[in-house]
Amino acid sequence: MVPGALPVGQRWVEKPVRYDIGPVPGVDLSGFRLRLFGAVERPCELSWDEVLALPQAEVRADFHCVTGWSVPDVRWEGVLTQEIIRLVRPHPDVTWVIAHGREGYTTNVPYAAFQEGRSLLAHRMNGVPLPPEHGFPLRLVIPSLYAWKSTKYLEALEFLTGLRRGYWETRGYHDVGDPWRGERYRR
Ligand SMILES: Nc1nc2c(c(=O)[nH]1)N[C@H]1C(S)=C(S)[C@@H](COP(=O)(O)O)O[C@H]1N2
Ligand SMILES: [Mo]
Repeated sequence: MVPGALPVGQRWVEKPVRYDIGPVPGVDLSGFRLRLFGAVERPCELSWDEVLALPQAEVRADFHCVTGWSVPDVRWEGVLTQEIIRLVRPHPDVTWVIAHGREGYTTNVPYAAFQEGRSLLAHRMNGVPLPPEHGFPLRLVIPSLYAWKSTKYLEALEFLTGLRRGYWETRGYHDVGDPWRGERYRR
């Protein structure tokens, strides 16, 4: 990616615009579970405390929405996807990850983008706990792809050895979604 540059068709805005496909059920942290399953050696379920006990990192990244807005320099804090990979050991033939949101949202993320060094499961945004509208308590953040790949209200990651499409991809959005290539829709 080119830091600080603006992909074609984008304009800078100050704050992310909230996008949700529907109402989101509430959650309390004592009942929170993150399910990691599919084509992995060690499927598991993490409680909130177990998520926080994993090594933590900070990533600053521009956030590009397919509808044309981009927010510069968002500061995310949480667990790098690299740590998740170390934990569950995906099978060598994994090619996609489906990220499941609490309200039923899904998106398919190419494994190549999922495992990038700046991809993370964020629980803080710009120095505060993730606000409810931006995915409390946990969201996936894939800085190299359009924002619809960054599933909010994250409750499961499913590792796949073949393509299965998520909510927007089923409706014609691109499987990869690289803003630097303008990958908005499938042709
Ligand atoms: N769970 C969930 N995650 C989601 C969505 C959603 O509807 N549900 N919308 C996606 C879309 S289309 C965008 S552009 C971004 C918007 O992030 P924001 O609401 O934090 O601005 O979240 C993505 N993640
Ligand atoms: Mo979006």
